[in-house]
Amino acid sequence: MGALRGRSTALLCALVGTAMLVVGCGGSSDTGGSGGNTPATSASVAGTKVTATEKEYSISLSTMTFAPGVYTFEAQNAGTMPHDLTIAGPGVTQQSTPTLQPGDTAPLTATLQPGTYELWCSIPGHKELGMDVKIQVS
Ligand SMILES: [Cu+2]
Repeated sequence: MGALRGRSTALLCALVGTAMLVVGCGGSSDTGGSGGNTPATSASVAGTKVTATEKEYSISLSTMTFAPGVYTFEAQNAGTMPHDLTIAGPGVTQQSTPTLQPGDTAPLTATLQPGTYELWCSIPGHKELGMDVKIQVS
């Protein structure tokens, strides 16, 4: 009886010792750095998603800070007239969404390189009325 109890205690000590060793090892390897804050991307959206809200007569983007890479501009027609979203710039020959009716949305995917890109609505007259925005990629 006494011998059995002694063996159990020894085994318990060994297990606790092992557990502490594992915890200590995990703790020492934790660098606690800032970490990469990678946004989750759904399968239907390529790269970074940026919302482009269009109305009469303006285009507002959800960000104005762009690093080189793949972006999907989600054009949202929040106005009362048909609009589209067109982009052109380094490595991107003019590319447009279909004409969007009020309330419609459509994606426009482009690979941006360092430089200046222009986003505008190609419905005649709309660009001149203010549906025109330039973005800087760096
Ligand atoms: Cu328009």
